[in-house]
Amino acid sequence: MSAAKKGAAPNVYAQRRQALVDLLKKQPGDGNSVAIFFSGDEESLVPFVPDPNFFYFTGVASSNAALLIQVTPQKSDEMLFLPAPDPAAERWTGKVLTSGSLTRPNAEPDAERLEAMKSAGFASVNSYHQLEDSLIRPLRAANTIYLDFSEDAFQGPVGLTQLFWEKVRARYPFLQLRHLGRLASGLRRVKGPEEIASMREAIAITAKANEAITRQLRPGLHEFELQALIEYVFKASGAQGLAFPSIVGSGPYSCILHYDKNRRLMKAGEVVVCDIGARKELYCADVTRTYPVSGRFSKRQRQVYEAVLGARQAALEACRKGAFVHQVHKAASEAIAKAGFAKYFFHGTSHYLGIEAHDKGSYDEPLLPGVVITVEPGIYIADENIGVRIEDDVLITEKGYEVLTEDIPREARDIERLMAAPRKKVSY
Ligand SMILES: [Mn+2]
Repeated sequence: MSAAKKGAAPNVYAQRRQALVDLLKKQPGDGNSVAIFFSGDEESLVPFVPDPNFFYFTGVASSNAALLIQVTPQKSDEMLFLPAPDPAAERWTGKVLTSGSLTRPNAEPDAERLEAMKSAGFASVNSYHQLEDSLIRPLRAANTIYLDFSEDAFQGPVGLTQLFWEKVRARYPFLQLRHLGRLASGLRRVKGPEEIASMREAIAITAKANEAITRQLRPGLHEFELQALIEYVFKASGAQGLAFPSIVGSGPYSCILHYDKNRRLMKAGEVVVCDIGARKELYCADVTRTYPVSGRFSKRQRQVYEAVLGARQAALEACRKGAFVHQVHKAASEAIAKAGFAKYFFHGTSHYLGIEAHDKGSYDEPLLPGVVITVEPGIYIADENIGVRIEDDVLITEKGYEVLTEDIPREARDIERLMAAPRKKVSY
């Protein structure tokens, strides 16, 4: 909805586009290609989230926008397409970044267009509905078109890019189609300092929510009450929203990996898995802690808990540049097996984290400095209603790794100590 600038300065996005241009130039072919990203349509009454790749390369969060990159062996050109000004729509949505009014070819851009050029850092801005006209010349010159299809294009609804490709293919039957998303996620895998900074902010907010949990959790509270507290803290701390639906699973639901109904009354003696994440400048935190509802782990819960912590430590030791995510997983799995819980750990240990909670990127590539992964081993013993997952966000560095979520308490004794502090019942 809002087109306000977020996060990094325009030159950071320009550098990202340059990296993409360099990559496009290296692809097989005669070097004449066109790449297009769409920001997406805005649905009524649903908060708009721009396409992650479009946002990554432009910093623009508007709907109905597109990025065109044209590459020839000699040079490259880029153009940002934004919605034309629509004063009637702005009464509903507020002011958005627009292309300015329609101008004749070569006419001077008006004030609105100048503003868009300046704030987005583009020398060339055009109206979104002129996209197809603007493409005629680049497409005639190109042999290859790079488009970004969603991963589940086959099952999901027919997307904007698919419709666009149908149209283009009918007019330019000799154009070769190539996968732009894969190139983009390759670049997105390694995070820049401004991205890490946004993730640290998302994590700091998520830390506050975990602190609130240790203060308020008690038997007799519903999962949704804890969820409300968590999401209240997110909002009150300036989060843009949730990185993903909050998972607050107690008792039997502590063993359900993606439980998000959160309707159950929590009872003394149970554990509750809180897998939560705030979103800041579109970047995600993804943190899981498992708490004893009444403030102390039982002996058995503690035994399971320590095994998960041991697996976490083993996994961290495998986190270094050049290593592979499957090695991190192997380290965690082996530690859990050694502790005697092999059959109770049945999910992956890590995924990439970034603009998306499950950030795109190939898992066949080695870890590099700047890559952020989660480390989230778990043990789920459904027969005993004991599920324990501990999830941290880990930045791979030149020398090893940094646990970005280090400050969110995870040792059993620390959690018990925090929860032993006098707790007040809060009424809303
Ligand atoms: Mn996760």
